[in-house]
Order: sequence, then structure tokens, then C-alpha cells
Amino acid sequence: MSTLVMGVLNVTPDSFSDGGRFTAAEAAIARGRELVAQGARIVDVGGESTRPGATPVPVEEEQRRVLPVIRALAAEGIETSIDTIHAETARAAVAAGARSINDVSGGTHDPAMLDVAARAASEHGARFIIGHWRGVPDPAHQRSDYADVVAEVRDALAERARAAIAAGVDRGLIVLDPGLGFDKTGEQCWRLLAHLDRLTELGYPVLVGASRKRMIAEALAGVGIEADPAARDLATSVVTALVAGSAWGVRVHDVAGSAQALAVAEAWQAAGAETRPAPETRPAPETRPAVDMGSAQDMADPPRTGISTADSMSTGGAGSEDRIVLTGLEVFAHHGVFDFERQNGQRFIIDAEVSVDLRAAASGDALERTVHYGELAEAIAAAVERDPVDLIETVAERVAGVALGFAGVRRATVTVHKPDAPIAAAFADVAVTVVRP
Ligand code: PMM
Repeated sequence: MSTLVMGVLNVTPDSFSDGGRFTAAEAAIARGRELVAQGARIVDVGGESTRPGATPVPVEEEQRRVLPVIRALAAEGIETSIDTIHAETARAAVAAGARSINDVSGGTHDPAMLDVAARAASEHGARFIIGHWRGVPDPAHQRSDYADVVAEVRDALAERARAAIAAGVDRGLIVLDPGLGFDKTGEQCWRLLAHLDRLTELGYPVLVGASRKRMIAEALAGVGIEADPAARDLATSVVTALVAGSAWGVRVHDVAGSAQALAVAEAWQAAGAETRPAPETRPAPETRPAVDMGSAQDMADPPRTGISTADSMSTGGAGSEDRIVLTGLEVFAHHGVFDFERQNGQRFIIDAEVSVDLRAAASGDALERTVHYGELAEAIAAAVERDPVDLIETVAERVAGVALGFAGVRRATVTVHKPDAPIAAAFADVAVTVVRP
């Protein structure tokens, strides 16, 4: 999985003091562009600090700060998220063009948030980023009493994800965030990071927000380095390198530093992956009806459509490992380099193969010990539908990230077919395949 960078854009009156040459909004918009130029995929726009001890901002003022910035960046095709705990601000921000609601309270602060997130998901394909918190941040960390911080944060996030789904948020649009620094000591934050796999096992993408936080200062203080927030960027970038490939994204102030960290980590990981056997290429499916289960006969003759669980098929990528194979998943979406492709949309056909140990599920006949293929299909379809991009390579990478987010998945082989691609000559199919990690 390629980890993305989310750049922090705090729009508060004192964030952009330049002696009055620009308004706060103009300066924030310019900063948003700069973050993207440095490598941010998403610009996270916030108008109220959620740091412990910060003064609350009325929602009218919060919206006055963030909406013009989101509107202007969205008009330039820059993807934004809204960092807010207020449902009304989230609703207005999505209407202004924000593609994610980043709620550090995970929908617990404002009772209307889950409904707003559900509507934003169904009407705009907006993600819902669920942060872990135990209440309005408390500078004294009096609520940081965990017997097992990893298990408790994991369980609480899983519960919030279920609540969001019950309210109508599409499962494939949920992102979880451990809420580093929110009612957690530095040591607890490091524990959460060191056990990030326990969170990714839940099957959702995970966002990490360690940037400039006290946990970084504490680690540096351990070797005698006093670092005020702006001096914590190098150490933050090291965290980015350490979570690369596990986290879906990192929320950081210094985008350039994290982009470099990711480039290094990904070069490292890619070089390691090169020693694995290369996948065979598979012929393109000819017909692709709705998803169904592969039969025993299909196992002998690998299925062209459907979902199957097998340890004997040799369709490439996974060697002799157990795997679940989903083929011919048809999704209508708006990817492509041409304007008409963006406007009209077209069919994309997805084949996904996930390597997962199936023995425990089989011996206990236990669904919870395997990948629920219905949920996998749903999550993949949601990922393909949202956020139009130019390339099917990007779509394939995104789908692989979703598949790798499912508990127990060790490898994902994803093929994205574009059978109606605008190619002048007659052709049967065009497709790309990625194998991750
Ligand atoms: N931290 C802050 C604000 N928003 N959003 C997410 N998803 N995760 C975080 O960890 C997070 C956040 C507070 O940090 P800041 O004041 O440095 O922005």
C-alpha cells in the first residue's frame, strides 16, 4: 500500500500573520497549493484547534474561516478534508467541496455527525475519518487510564465504525485514526504506533497523526533534545517512514519531509518485494456476470467470474498460499484522462485475489476468521466509485490498499480492466495488474 500524505492547514487568524498583505483565507489557499506541490494528496482544513486547552470557536466563525478555503482549493481540483467535530461545519464543508470529514471525536462530540457523515458518503462519496477520543481534550490527561491502550483504542474504534455503518456510512469510506495525543500519554501513543497492525487488522484504512505532538518531544527529550513543535518535523518524518506501507495516510505539517520519508521507505520496500516470484499474467475475462461463488468444477478450471476460496489454484501472485479470489466485479466510475470519460463514466471490471490463511476458518467453520467476500466486494466497489483519477494504475493501487486493509490479508493481486477504454482500434480488453506488497 502506498501511504498518502495529508497536509495540515490550520486556518486561524494568527496562523498566517504576514503583516496584512493577504487575508487569512488568501494566505491559507496559497499554503494549500504549496502543500500539494510538496506532495500532499489531501489538504486537511481546520478552523478550530482541538489541542488540549484550546479555546472553542463558535461554528459560525469556524465556517467563516474554512469554507472559502475549501471552496477555492476544490475549484482547483485539490482534494480537501474538513477537520471538525461539528456536524454543521462538516455538512457545509462537504457542500463546499471537501471530500472527507475528519472528526477527531469519531462522531461522539456532536450527535448529528453520523447522519451528516452518512449523507456526505452517499451523496458525495465523502470519507469519514473516525478519530479515537474520550472527550474534549484534557491538558492534564486525566482520562489516559488504559489497562491495555491498544486493545481499548482498537475496540472503541471498531465500535465507532459499526455505529457509522449503522447510521448509513458506506464501509468502504471509513478511515480510522488512533487519535495520538488525545487523552493518551506519549508512552501510550508509541505503544499504539508500534502495534499499528492491531488497528489495520480491523480492515479499515488507518490514518496516523503524530506530527509535532508531545509524544515526539518526549522521545527527543529522552536523548536530551529539547524540541519545540516546529523543531519536531524531522522526527515526525521518521515516524512517517516507519508507518509507510502500514498506514493509509499520515497527517503532517511538514509535507515535504514526509514525502521524502515515503519515497525512501517505498524504494526500500519495493527492493525487498523484488525477490518474490513475479505474477503470471492472466487472460482477460470474456464475460463478467454478477459475482458468485466458484464451484468445485471452477477450481479445476480457474473461474472467469465469481468469488472462490482456494489453495490449489495457480492464478499467480500468491504462489501456493491460500487465497480468496473475486473476479468480474463490475463498477461504474468516472476515471480517465479525457473530459468525456470524467463526465460520462464507464465500466471498470475488477479481479482481486487476497492471500489469507484459510485453515482456521475452515476448521472452525467460522466466518469471522476469514475475509467476508461480500464486504470485500462492497469495499472494493466503493473504492473504485469514488474520487475520479486519470489512470487505472491508480485505481488498482487503491483497490490493493483496500484489500490489504482486511484482517489477515498478506498480499493482494488486483487487476483493473477497462473494456470500454477510448482506443480507436478494435480491442477486447485493456487492464493493469498490481501485486502488493
Ligand atoms: N490531531 C489534531 C487535529 N486533527 N486529525 C486526525 N485525523 N488525527 C489527528 O491526530 C489529529 C487531527 C491535533 O493536532 P494539530 O493541532 O497539530 O493539528
